[in-house]
Amino acid sequence: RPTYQHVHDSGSRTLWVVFVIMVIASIVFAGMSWRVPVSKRLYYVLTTMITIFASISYFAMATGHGISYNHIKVRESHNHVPDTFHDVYRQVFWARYVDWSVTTPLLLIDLGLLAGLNGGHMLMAVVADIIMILTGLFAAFGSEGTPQKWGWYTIACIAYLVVVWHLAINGRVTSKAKGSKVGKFFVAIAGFTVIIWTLYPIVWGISDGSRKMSVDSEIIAYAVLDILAKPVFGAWLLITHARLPETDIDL
Ligand code: RET
Repeated sequence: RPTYQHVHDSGSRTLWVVFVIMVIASIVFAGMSWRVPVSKRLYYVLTTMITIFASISYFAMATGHGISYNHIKVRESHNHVPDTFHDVYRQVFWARYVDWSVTTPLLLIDLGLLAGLNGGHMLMAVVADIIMILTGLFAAFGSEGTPQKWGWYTIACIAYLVVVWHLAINGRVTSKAKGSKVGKFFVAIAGFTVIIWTLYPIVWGISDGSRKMSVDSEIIAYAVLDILAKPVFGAWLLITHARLPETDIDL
């Protein structure tokens, strides 16, 4: 009678593929950093750390670690008897939250440095981001499908709006002050980031949240987003930034 939702072959293969992509990206980004003087390596170091952390988390998930079954009760919708519930046990990949709690702050620091955000605003964006990931973790594991689950989800979404606000409002203003080239690039790469990041809570809502998406589809959806948010974002940032006039500045 209970339903078990877990990974099959296609999900497992996808996890290994993304692991390999993250390792290759880490090697390429580290290699690129050796071509610039030590004083100009900050973006390279940050971006390489992001893909290294992702490699570790994907390795864990591909080998079956960082995963645990979570039980929720789902209300039977086509049942006329009131208050009957169906038990759903689903694999929740908590390794993702470990990864995100480190890598999303690093991604924001990448963007904040590019925009020239001041220390206070940078810290607020990073703290809001950590709150988003940790309350998202509570939403994933808390409360057997009770309303608190969506309460935590709501708090995470509010924290996410704070992050977006710092990028869209403060980041745009300060990046423009660094010159029109930096301003234009920031708007493009921060816009890309906001579009990709906004898809995470949507995937979460259909998969971990309401459990309407299979575990394999969830893995594939996050795989596409993770590749865009880390290796593609990183390559775009490093290649473009190297050509910007502000590359003369030591960081
Ligand atoms: C959760 C669920 C709770 C609501 C919100 C979420 C947002 C997650 C985001 C994740 C971004 C991850 C990235 C990973 C890099 O590879 C925790 C899914 C708002 C924005 C960029």
